[in-house]
Amino acid sequence: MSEEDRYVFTAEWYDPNAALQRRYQLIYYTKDGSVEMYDLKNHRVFLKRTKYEELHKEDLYVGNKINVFSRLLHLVDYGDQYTARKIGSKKEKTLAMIKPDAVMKMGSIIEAIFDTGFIITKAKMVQLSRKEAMDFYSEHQSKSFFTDLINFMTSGPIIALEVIGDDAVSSWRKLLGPTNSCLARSESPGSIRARFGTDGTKNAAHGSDSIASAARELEFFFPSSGGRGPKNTARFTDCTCCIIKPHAVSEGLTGKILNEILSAGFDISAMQMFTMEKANAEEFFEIYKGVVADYNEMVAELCSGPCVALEVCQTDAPQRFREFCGPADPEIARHLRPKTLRAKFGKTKMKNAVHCTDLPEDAALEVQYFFKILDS
Ligand code: 3AN
Repeated sequence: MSEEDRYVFTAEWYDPNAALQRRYQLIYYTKDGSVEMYDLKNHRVFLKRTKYEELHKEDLYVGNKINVFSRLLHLVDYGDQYTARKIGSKKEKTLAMIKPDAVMKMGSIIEAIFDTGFIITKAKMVQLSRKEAMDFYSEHQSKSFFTDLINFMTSGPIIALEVIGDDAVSSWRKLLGPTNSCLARSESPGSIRARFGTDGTKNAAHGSDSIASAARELEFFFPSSGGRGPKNTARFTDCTCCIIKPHAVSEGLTGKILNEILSAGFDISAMQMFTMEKANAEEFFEIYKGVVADYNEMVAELCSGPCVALEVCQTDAPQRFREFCGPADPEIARHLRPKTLRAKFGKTKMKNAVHCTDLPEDAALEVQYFFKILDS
């Protein structure tokens, strides 16, 4: 087989039993979608070349976490020049931020991000304090519009997103359009600011202006070590928990699902992307252990890739939202309740688009599991 047919990565996996970070060489063969793994420390084959259809070429880039046979692997480096050149050269990260005026449009904006070919690897709804907003925009301190900008950016929640794609910094700014939304409507009518913004300050979204700013701004919202970054917006009252499942996230359904939830009149008061370890998924679904026959499959789906956790608010939120999600089996949902989320976006009983809290008394606990425990 020629070199062209394989991509090589260094991957890390945290082995909870041994409490060790293990390093592997992971090889992906494009021809047949098979993977092979070598244990780098012990110099031996860890996984014989095996077909693994759930792994897609698009998910293979440094920085991403992929699930291979229930192991969450972190791709930390390219394993050879060919892979680095072919996959690494144009991939960039940037900060995309949905501003207070467009948080209600989050579904459509996230859809536009996905449709442009970007991947969202981190997401968090936060409420900036004045100090945080002033730090973030410190370069504009001396500008006449600074006070207006800070007032606006602290007027409500915002959503920070880490977006990865080819030339992400400039491509995302192109998709954003000119700073002033009025100008955007004449110069770039299809752009985000033209579609969702109001004027020069209320302009729907932000994008880093260089690779260096992107690194700084991503660190501000998603600190890599130590600090916690701005706080999430969960309220923990009159709420229920919704998880957009990993299969739906990777199929690019996040934006559509958010749109449906908001159009139905529910308030999304917190949102964050998580990549669950198996132990966390087991703990979260603990109450179903021994009760539901498919417990192991439920756990496997939840930790198969990034999921998006939501705090959904409304009166009688747990019961109403559960009805809105529909029967757990999408086939049954399509027959009995065709307008429900699972009827529209579910595939199978396990890949049924969303999890929602079953019992009202568990709602706050489930929300806390994500927004208090995992987000710490
Ligand atoms: P961009 O976000 O397009 O890079 P910057 O960095 O010049 O624009 O400005 C940051 C933010 O400050 C803008 N997104 C906008 O909300 C606000 N802003 C910029 N210029 C003005 C202006 N002339 N009047 C009011 N607000 C402004």
